[in-house]
Amino acid sequence: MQAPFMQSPSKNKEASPASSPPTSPTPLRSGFVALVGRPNVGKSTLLNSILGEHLSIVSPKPQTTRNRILGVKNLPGAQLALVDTPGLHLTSIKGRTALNRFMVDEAQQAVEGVDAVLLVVNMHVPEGKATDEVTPSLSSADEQIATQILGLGKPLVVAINKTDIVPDKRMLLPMIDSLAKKLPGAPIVPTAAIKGDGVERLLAELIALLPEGDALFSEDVLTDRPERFLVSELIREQVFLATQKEIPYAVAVTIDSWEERIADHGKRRGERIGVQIDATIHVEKPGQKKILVGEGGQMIRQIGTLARAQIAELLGCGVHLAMFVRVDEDWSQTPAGLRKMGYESEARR
Ligand SMILES: Nc1nc2c(ncn2[C@@H]2O[C@H](COP(=O)(O)OP(=O)(O)O)[C@@H](O)[C@H]2O)c(=O)[nH]1
Ligand SMILES: [Mg+2]
Repeated sequence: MQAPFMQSPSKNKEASPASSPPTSPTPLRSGFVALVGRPNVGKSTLLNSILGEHLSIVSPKPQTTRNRILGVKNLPGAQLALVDTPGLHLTSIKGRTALNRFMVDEAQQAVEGVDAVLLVVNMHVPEGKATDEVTPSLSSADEQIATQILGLGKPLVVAINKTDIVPDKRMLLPMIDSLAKKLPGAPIVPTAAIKGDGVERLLAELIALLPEGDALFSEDVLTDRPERFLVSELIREQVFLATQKEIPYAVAVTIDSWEERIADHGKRRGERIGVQIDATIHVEKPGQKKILVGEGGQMIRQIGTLARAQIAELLGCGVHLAMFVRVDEDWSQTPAGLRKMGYESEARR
């Protein structure tokens, strides 16, 4: 098992310096919170906004998030262990690929052990309508998920996300009313994760639901995922953003080689100053490889440039990234294919 990714000291400004006054007598509240909801409602954007870090990848395409991802948020008197999940699908999973089943399992298992649930919903905008033409309401899929979550009997907060697309916030009132009827007692918080709106109130509501207890993670832990996982995700994010149709869903990224350069002299002696990373983007069909490589390699170069910049930001050092595209027929269809790409359930990791 590789080391989890820690917050860099410069980013961890909230960690109390040695000279700070003794900690207040307020007891700490801590616990696990699962972010659940339909695909594409903004769960990962919300997690990143809460953490102030680009931890979980985001794209306009549904099913961007494939695994559970833990992000730890420390606040005065509280520690939230937030678990981002792939979207919950309520329709039958028969006939879906092994990857789909893995994603549904990840989302469902994430909810099982948590202290509280953050349900994220959006206002329903029927196809072909503009946001100012409709009265915000819940989609039937969100309604069903709300019912399912209620059945778990977990403490719950609801975020109505993407409120920035609602022309007048008063329009949300009927939607808030119907949610309050459906989920009695659950605080309902309008948010615009993309701008950070509503995040503070959301955190206050969540903290109020957590039990008193010791911190679950030391203050410098940001996630339980190793750097290599986060790097492969940043590459996959750029593929999702750059490609259309079925390509994103056929893509998996593996890290084949990782070599670090450590400074042996000077002020940065002993520090990591560079990483050479070799990564493979796997697709399922030769036609997909052709599209991903692009005319004269143009597409893969563009993806590489954008991913490299993101990776350098994450790792805080120079990055050399070499990428290969490979066809692995139908890897998403079989358990063996999934394992090869690193999609293994928690119990097996
Ligand atoms: N307008 C708007 N778009 C958002 C907001 N939050 C997320 N999005 C967009 O919605 C899409 C899906 O977001 P993502 O976080 O990947 O959703 P997830 O599948 O629920 O994790 C992305 O294109 C985001 O930029 C928001 O508050 N407002
Ligand atoms: Mg997501």
